[in-house]
Amino acid sequence: SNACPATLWFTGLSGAGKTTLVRALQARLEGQGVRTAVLDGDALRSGLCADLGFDDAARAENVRRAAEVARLMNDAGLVVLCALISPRRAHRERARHIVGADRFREIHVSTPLAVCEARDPKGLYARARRGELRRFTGLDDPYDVPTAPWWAVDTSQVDPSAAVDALLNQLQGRAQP
Ligand code: GGZ
Repeated sequence: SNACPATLWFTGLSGAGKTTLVRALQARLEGQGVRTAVLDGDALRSGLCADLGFDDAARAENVRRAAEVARLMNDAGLVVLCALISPRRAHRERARHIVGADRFREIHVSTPLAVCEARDPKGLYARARRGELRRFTGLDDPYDVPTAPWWAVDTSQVDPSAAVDALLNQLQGRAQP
């Protein structure tokens, strides 16, 4: 139903639910026989991007590498699910250009900062509030809200399975461009 392999680019704050959504979507797509690959920022940072920190140039390079890998994987026929904070609009637009605008789908995981901070699954917000982590996105580093995402979901309003249902509908339904 989806011959052209797309890159679904999930952007949002730490703790917004990007990884959870991507994993659930991957399971559903693989169940339909769609071959997928996941590129998760947190995981990339332990390997391909282990040399990168969190200043603006490092985040730009992190996003660039993920986009280049996504492009190669799309060329190999895989649907790619990217989960990176990718906080700067300019970096995301560069990713769109690298992947190809026809393949790139920007998905904003728009869970509010207060909810992400209350979840704080890794205690990073608490560490940032204590001043132990600098340049934490949403606290002392910017997040440019997507102005015209292909799709958006707030995981404090919609549970993961309902979100994945809606996303698959958007991906494979009549809304498919
Ligand atoms: C934001 C940070 C930071 C700072 C460490 N700011 O939610 P997580 O923990 O598991 O995933 C986040 C990850 C951010 O990696 P990305 O590659 O997605 O970021 S970006 O696209 O901006 O390059 C978070 C953790 O690393 N983390 N320090 N200062 N998130």
